[in-house]
Amino acid sequence: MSLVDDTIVAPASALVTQAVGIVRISGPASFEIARKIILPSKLPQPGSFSFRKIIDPNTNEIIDTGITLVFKAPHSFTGEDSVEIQVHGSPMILQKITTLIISLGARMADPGEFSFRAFMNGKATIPELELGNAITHLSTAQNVTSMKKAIRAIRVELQKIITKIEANISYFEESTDTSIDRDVASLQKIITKTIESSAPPGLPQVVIAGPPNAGKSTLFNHLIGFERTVVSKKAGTTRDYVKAKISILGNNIELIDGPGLDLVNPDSGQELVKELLKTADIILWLDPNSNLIKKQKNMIFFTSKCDSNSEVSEDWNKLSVKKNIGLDELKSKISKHLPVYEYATSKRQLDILNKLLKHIISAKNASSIDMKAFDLNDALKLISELDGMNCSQETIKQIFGTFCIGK
Ligand SMILES: Nc1nc2c(ncn2[C@@H]2O[C@H](COP(=O)(O)OP(=O)(O)OP(=O)(O)O)[C@@H](O)[C@H]2O)c(=O)[nH]1
Ligand SMILES: [Mg+2]
Repeated sequence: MSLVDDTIVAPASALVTQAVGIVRISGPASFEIARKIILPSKLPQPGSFSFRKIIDPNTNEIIDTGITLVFKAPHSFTGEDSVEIQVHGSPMILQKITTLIISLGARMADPGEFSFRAFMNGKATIPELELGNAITHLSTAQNVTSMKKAIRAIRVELQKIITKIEANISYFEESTDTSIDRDVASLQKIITKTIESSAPPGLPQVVIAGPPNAGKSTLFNHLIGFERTVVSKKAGTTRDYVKAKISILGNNIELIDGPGLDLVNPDSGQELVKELLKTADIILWLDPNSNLIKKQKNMIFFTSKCDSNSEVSEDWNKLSVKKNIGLDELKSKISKHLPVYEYATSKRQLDILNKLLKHIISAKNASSIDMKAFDLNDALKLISELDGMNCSQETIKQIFGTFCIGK
């Protein structure tokens, strides 16, 4: 990623078949390039849009028709002159327009480069841009907010404690003021709560579990919509994990099918199953005999194959994939059990918060006031990385490098 004032281009929507596709151009030559590929070649007024043909000026071939939106610096996402072209959502058309714009003098944008420019031009802070990026990857349309306020509150508390220590340092050389320990303990609570309220990166994992032959793979295949894993009358068919990213009632999840948990004849695969059950966000427990191994808060139980089973337990949900019984109930239970978070965070922010917590705990346990001051000052430095107030060029590059192309 360079600081050069050149013009960049990238598809801002995914390269998949969809209703609308967007190509984004940003930099000083944006208007000049856009004028060459639209017909009529007059750009709409900045802040407005026009319906235009998109053409290859070398051959006059019409590539598509679409909407051109113009943003004049500094009133754009990046703070630069910028143009967005909305066309039909075909990957081929998006690629063709992008290649054409590159041939007219723009450069393919690096991942996150539009956001990087927005940051460099003072249009948004790092936590705001990280929130924007994290929201794109969230499981559901959760009501998440930026961590900006939480980070500010932690910084204020930390600074208060450091000031108190500095005022007291000459009086308390060996023993410490107990009110400082109380303040540190309460800061520890604030940081722990912030971590717990932050959506972890990645999709929530929903694991289908139960004894062998319970119908797990049948349910997995049904939910993902095609035969991804082998279904068989023989127990113990699935020997490894199969994962698929799907959407359940608008919630993106990672669905996992694995070997059955065989308590009678456990084999080596069983340890893996147990490990997965420990980290799963939701466990869908299927058993045609309504037997439960160990109840967990995040478990939803279903008596599977209820169409061929006369002994269906009263307090279990009934499920038959074959006869389409209980599937709507299953989907609605998954969506109700999904964890809800207050903040959208990046992996980077979560890593820093966890390091911060370690420094605070170390300050709490330190025996001398000097050691406490040392740990708390280290924590303060970390906060500057968290809110982007004092990030090195290298860190900034790393942050935006994790964003997608076109973001
Ligand atoms: N009657 C009935 N049979 C089902 C239903 N779901 C699955 N089965 C059958 O049950 C058998 C086992 O199904 P699988 O989906 O392979 O079960 P599994 O839990 O993945 O089995 P393992 O991978 O061996 O642990 C197959 O013969 C399926 O056709 C159902 O809803 N009703
Ligand atoms: Mg299976």
